[in-house]
Amino acid sequence: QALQLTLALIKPDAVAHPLILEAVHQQILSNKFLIVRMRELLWKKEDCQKFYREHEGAKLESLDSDPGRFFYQRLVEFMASGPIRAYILAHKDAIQLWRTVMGPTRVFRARHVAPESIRGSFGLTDTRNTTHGSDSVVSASREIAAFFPDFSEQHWYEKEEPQLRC
Ligand code: DAT
Ligand code: MG
Repeated sequence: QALQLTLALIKPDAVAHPLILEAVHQQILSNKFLIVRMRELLWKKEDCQKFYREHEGAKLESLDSDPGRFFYQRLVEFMASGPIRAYILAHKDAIQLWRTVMGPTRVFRARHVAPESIRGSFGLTDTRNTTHGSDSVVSASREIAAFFPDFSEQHWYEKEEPQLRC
């Protein structure tokens, strides 16, 4: 079975705290993800806006109500507020497994239904929820390209993936 790729981000709330950053990194290792690429960066506000606009598509753009705009603005400000760490992770079930390891989006829910998940352990608010993970194969490809423009998925599947599979 071929390995699947996902984009994982550690958000500014977690990168700012060395013990939390390390704990999240350890979750990646202990769940047997392969780290294909990793980088730390400060995200420009415009890139952040573009990323979430494309990624959430109509969902965020159609939120014309104040609460919707407020949450999108807040998300963008937050994601550009400090360094983030981006990973390309590989695993047989990378997308779903990473989302399970992260736990639910909303911190209250995460605390209650998945207290041992990353968000259940470290999430601060619904916006400052420690990590991001792609939600489908299509968004994983787009998100990987956004953060790792030099990475060729096609080349990786042809040359590297066959040697990593077991
Ligand atoms: P996820 O990150 O679990 O895929 P999402 O794609 O629905 O969740 O939303 C993207 C991010 O937007 C999420 O990680 C944090 C923020 N967010 C989502 N819902 C929110 C809410 N109700 N209030 C504040 N921030 C929210
Ligand atoms: Mg999402």
